[in-house]
Amino acid sequence: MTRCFIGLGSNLNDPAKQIRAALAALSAHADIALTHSSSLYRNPAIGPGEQPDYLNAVAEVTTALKPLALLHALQAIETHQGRIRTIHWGARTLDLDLLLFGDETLATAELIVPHPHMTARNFVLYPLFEIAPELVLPDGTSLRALLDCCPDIGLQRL
Ligand code: 5RU
Ligand code: CA
Ligand code: CA
Repeated sequence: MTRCFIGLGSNLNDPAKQIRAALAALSAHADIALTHSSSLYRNPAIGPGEQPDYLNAVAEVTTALKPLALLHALQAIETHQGRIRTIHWGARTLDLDLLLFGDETLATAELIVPHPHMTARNFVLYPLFEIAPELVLPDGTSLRALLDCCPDIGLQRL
């Protein structure tokens, strides 16, 4: 079994409902066990253009799936919840990011783990710290050290 962390985000069509439904879908998956989930955090959209605020959260799961099979399971949940891929980095009903897969590092055309931008996103680091304060990334960086460099500006824990 591998301990993995999933980033959840939504800014369309009742984001709290979307995040709750995604957590239920992770839990219901035959090959995935949901072990912890963070609070929801409301925060302004980062990136290009004007978008509604996001709700973000992080979940810990354990799975016997391989990384790509887990990614495909996440994509199936996104699609089931009405994710439509139009504008890159546009508003979405649900985004599930595979943040960490045990202590594995991999970089293929389809999947990069750890998620390459997680270390700079406060809406990932703070919910992650809430459920795994002792976490150390595969490169030896402690989550605590990343938080100390990443202000919680704009993050509202619900
Ligand atoms: C550029 C900077 C593009 C940061 C992206 C989310 C980024 C977001 C999210 C919030 C995106 C990728 N803003 N912007 N939460 N995703 N607050 O989950 F994250 S698009
Ligand atoms: Ca399950
Ligand atoms: Ca994503």
